[in-house]
Formats: sequence, C-alpha cells, structure tokens
Amino acid sequence: MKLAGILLGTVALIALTNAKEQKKPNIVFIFTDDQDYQLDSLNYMPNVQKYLVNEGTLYKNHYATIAICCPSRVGLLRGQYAHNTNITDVSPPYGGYNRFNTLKLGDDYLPLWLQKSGYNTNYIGKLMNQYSVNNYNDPTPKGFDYQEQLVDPYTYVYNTAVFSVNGEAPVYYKDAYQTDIVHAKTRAALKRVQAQDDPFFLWVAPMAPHGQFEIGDDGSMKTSSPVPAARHAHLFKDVQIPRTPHFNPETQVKTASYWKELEKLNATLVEEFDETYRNRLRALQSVDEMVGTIFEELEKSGELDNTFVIYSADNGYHLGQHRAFPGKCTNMEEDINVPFIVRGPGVEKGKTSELVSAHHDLAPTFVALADGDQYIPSWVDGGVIPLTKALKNHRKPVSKESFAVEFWSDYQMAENYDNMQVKGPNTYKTLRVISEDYNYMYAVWCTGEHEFYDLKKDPYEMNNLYDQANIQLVNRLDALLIVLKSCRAETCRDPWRVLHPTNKSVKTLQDALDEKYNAHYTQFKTVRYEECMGYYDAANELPQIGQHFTANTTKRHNDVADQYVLKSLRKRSNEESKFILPKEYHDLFKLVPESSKSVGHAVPDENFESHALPIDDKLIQNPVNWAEYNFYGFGN
Ligand SMILES: *[C@@H]1O[C@H](CO)[C@@H](O)[C@H](O)[C@H]1NC(C)=O
Ligand SMILES: *[C@@H]1O[C@H](CO)[C@@H](O)[C@H](O)[C@H]1NC(C)=O
Ligand SMILES: *[C@@H]1O[C@H](CO)[C@@H](O)[C@H](O)[C@H]1NC(C)=O
Ligand SMILES: CC(=O)N[C@H]1CO[C@H](CO)[C@@H](O)[C@@H]1O
Repeated sequence: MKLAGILLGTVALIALTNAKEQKKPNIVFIFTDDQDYQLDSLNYMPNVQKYLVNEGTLYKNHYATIAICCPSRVGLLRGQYAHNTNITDVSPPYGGYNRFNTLKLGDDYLPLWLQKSGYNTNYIGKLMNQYSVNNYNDPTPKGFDYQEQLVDPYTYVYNTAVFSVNGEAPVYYKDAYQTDIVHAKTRAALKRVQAQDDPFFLWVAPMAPHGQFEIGDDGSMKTSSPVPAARHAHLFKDVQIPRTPHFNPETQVKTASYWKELEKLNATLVEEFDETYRNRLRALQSVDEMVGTIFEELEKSGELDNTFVIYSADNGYHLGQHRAFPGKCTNMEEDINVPFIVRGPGVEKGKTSELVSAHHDLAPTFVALADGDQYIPSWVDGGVIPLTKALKNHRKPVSKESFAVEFWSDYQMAENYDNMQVKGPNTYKTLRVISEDYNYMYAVWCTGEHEFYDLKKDPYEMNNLYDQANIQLVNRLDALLIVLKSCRAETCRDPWRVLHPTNKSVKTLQDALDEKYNAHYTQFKTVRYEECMGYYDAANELPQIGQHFTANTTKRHNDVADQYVLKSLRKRSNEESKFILPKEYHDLFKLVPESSKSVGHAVPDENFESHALPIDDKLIQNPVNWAEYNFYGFGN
C-alpha cells in the first residue's frame, strides 16, 4: 500500500514535471485575403520564402472548398463545408456576420475549442464580411482573449485603418496604412502573449491583397486595384500575369454557360489586369515584412522552436485566365488552390508535399496540435492533416484524395468592373480527386452542363473530356460527388463508406475502378439540380445520400437545356448595375477622414496605439444597409 502510494506520487510528479517542460506549442496563423497560389504570388515574398518555405513544408494541394471570403472563413472556423454551415454568400440574406450569429455558428467554433484546450487566443485583422461599425459588439465574437478586428465599411480601404478592439467602439489610425497597423498590432500581440504562461494562438488576417473599395463623387461604389504602401509603389514595373496557355486564349475552350460568352480581352484590359497583378504583389510586400517581424519576435523570445507558424489565404484569385475578369468564385485552380505552408516542431524543412487537404481540415488540425481532440464536436467535417509524425496516425485523418468545391450565385462577380457583372448562374458542384496516379476535376453545373478535366495531362483545363471519357470513370466520379456534395462529418472524410458499405477495403478511386464494380456503379442516380438557384436548398440538389439508387443505367447525362440556361441568365441592365449611395450615407462614410498625405512610408513604432482616435458616434448610431448599395457586390 505504502509503496504503491509512493510510486503513484512519483508518477504524478514526473507527469507534472513533463507537463511543465513540454508546454503545448504556440500556433500563429497568417491568413491573407484573396491570395493565389497558382499565379506565383508567393515567389515575390522573400520572408515567406526564407522563414516558411525554406524552413517548413509547402503543401501544394491545399484547397478552399468555396472560393469566396465569408463562406470560406466560416467553413474554416467551424471545420465544415459550406453546405453544412449554410453560409453561402458574403452578405445577407445568405451570408455575413449577422447570419453567422442567427445560425449560432459562433457558439461552437475554433477559438472556443482552443480556449478549452488551454490556449490564450488572439485575433487581428479581417474576421468576416458585414462585421461593421454597427454590429461589432452585437455580439462581440466569442472565444478570443484579445481581438482587434477591421470593421466595415472600411475593411477594404488600405489607407483608412478602422478597428474594434475587444468589442469596444471602433477607433481609427490617422494617415496610416492598414497592413502596417495589422503589422504593429501583431508585434505588440507577440510581446503580450509571450509574457504569459499559457500557450498562445494568434490569428493574423491582413486584408491584402484584396481589392480596394471606393466611393465615387456621385456615390457609386466600386472596387479597384489594391493600394500598396508608398514604399512599395515603385516595385515590379516589368512583372506580368504569367502567360499560361489559358491566359486570355485565342479560342474559348471552356464551354459551360458561365464561360462560353466571354470575349477575348483587348490589349487595354490586359494591361489593366497586369497592373492589378502588380499591385497585388506590391500590397503583399507589407504582409511579407510582417512575416519577417513575426519570426524576429518569436526568435527573440525563444518561443520559435515551440511554435507552429502556418500561412494560408481564404481563397485564390484569377486575372484573365479563360478570359475571366479579375475575381474569384469560380471552380478553376486559380480560385480554389491556396497557399498553405507550415513550419514548426516536427514539420519537415524545405519540403514540398503533395498531400491533399482543405480548409475544413484546419480547425481539427490546429486543435490536434493543441492536444484538444476531445473538444472537436462530432459534426466537424474536416480531419487532421498529418503535419508531423505524431499526427500521422490520428484516428480522424483527412479525406484521402478527394473533396468537393461548391458555389451558389446568380451572377459573376467581376471586381473593378461593375458593368461586367452580367453573366448568369454560377451555381455548381465540383469534385477534385488528386493522387500520385491521377488528378481529376469533375463539375456539374446547375444548368446540367458537365466539365471533366484530366489535370495531370491538362493542368490549365483546356480540354473538357466529359463527352469522351470512359463511362466507368465518369460513373465513379459522379457517385463520389453525390456523397461529397451532401456529406457530413465522417462521410466527408471517407466517402467510400457510403458507396461501398460492405467492402471497407475500397478507399480510393483506383480501388473503386475495379471492373467488378461496373454493375454497382450503374445503379446510382446522377448529380443534378432542379433549377439554378443562388442559395442552398437541399431539395434542389439531387440526389441526397440515401436516395441515390435508381434503375440500372450507363447513360451520360448532359441535359443542358439551352432554353433553360437562357431563361435563368440574368443580365444586369446598365441601370441596375449603378448602385448609388445616397448622400447622407456617403457623408457618414466620410466621418472617418481619408488620409491627408501619402501613407505607408514605415511601419509605425511601438507608440502607435496612442494615436488611435475614436470614430464619430453618428457612424455607430446610424446603421446603413451597405449591401443594398452593392458594397458586397464584388465579393468584398
Ligand atoms: C476593350 O474592352 C473593353 C470591354 O469590352 C471596352 O470597354 C474597351 O472600349 C475596349 N478598348 C479598346 C481600346 O478596344
Ligand atoms: C473489396 O475491395 C477490394 C479493393 O478493391 C478488392 O480487392 C476485394 O476483392 C473486394 N472484396 C469483395 C468481397 O468484393
Ligand atoms: C439554407 O438557408 C436557406 C435560407 O435561409 C434556407 O432556405 C435553406 O433551407 C437552408 N438550407 C438547408 C439545407 O438547411
Ligand atoms: C436498382 C437495381 O435494379 N439494381 C440492379 C442493377 O443490376 C444489378 C446487376 O446487374 C443488380 O444486382 C441490381 O439489383
């Protein structure tokens, strides 16, 4: 008895000592807005290269499963697909901060799970659309020990930095460059959290390289190129958008309704797009400097070796590929494949990984790093990305090689070009399957049109093989899409369990292609929409899991009713495309003054917070429905 007691005591003591020595790792998450992976933006970021790519692992196959800000961010915060959060747009009624709260999504999400895991949680920068001067404390976002968010309608104005700190009335920083304030706040946050005992989670979300928001003298709202800090405005004069085969092609090879009417871009537009591309790279320089500061601070405090630093973006971006005007929201690689770089204890250095992962995997992965698996609700769709050896055998791994990408919209959002927002429906389900042996993109549009690209042979999506592809392959892809477009929790991580309930060894497309399953795959209904809708109604998106069997058939389905496409094509008239902000609202907007001189010459010093000024109370007291005037019409 006595001996056992002593032994137990010793074990407890050893456990205690170990716990003290092995402080849980810190997590710093750098998250940009609209940054591409495909168009080489990372190559223009020397600190990202030096501290992250060279010292960590670059994951080439990491994806956003919906290519627009609010739905992507909420999906990430919750570890879910958009079809499970039902935040499918940037603004009301199908998206935005108010809906996020009405649906109670902020009552059970990443920051709360990390707090339960013992973390001091911090947020700096853009949280999500419609978090504004009117609802910043209605409610204050839950789960953050310290938070400093950008507020609308100033979020996308580079030279007007307006933040709410811990749910207090917003303040602004006169004549300051927004990314530099995010930078200065990040430096201050690192000093603050490193002085504490608890491990910390710091999410830094600069708005760059998102487009700039502007109100014309007549009250018209529009976006334009990002505005670089003054010190970076001269850079990259000779740089151009990569002239890949799908950049503004001579013939339009993408034939789905969304694409087929796009005209070849003239030289003036191409030059404008190139300048936007350069301004994106310039705006990213301030982010890159901040990355440098983050590593210097971590090094100084001795925390670097016990910190995971992760870099990503909410969604990608395209400029001119397949003749598209600048923007996001499509299912092509430029919009969905995002930067994902990880450095930290146990992460391989200087490595490039082909592992497939998606944004809904990040929350469970961060919580696994924080040793808090028990706080991950069972409804979470994502799995744990094997960033380290310790995470390799996690009992909830990521989906092995496949995921779905989805979108719901009635029109294209061409940024900077309001009058080009004319094409009808942008509602689709896309399947991506990526392994060493194959790399497929398969899409079903609400119009009934299909796309199928073999990205191993055709990385630029130039050759839609849907009509020629082996029907046995198409069968499998469509069946897999049935599951992933409606999956929840476990079925998102292992969709094959739904398709092969009695054979657990079918784990990949390769396994399922075995010809002994040919008959099996004739039994499935095919993915289709009842009609083109701009939001998620489950009854419109067929078939649902559980009702996916039909009479045997091997037909290819391409029931594009041209008539139907035309019926739902919603051209914006010129009149409709001009949204004029009434003068009284424009005057409210001007209550935070524009900078009076050129800004962005240097990152502010440590005393910058003493320059914060309160915003006029009239702004807070007069709610404006900015969405009504097209504030979010560019995917802001
Ligand atoms: C280029 O195309 C745009 C959009 O169609 C048009 O507004 C513009 O006038 C064209 N410019 C030239 C020089 O043709
Ligand atoms: C189960 O699937 C595996 C992998 O495709 C296959 O080798 C095996 O024969 C299947 N078993 C049955 C009973 O169909
Ligand atoms: C998603 O939200 C819309 C609009 O509020 C609603 O009509 C729809 O039924 C919801 N979808 C699901 C699957 O709950
Ligand atoms: C739903 C249905 O009728 N399924 C049948 C399709 O054909 C296979 C054999 O070819 C049968 O086993 C299924 O029952």
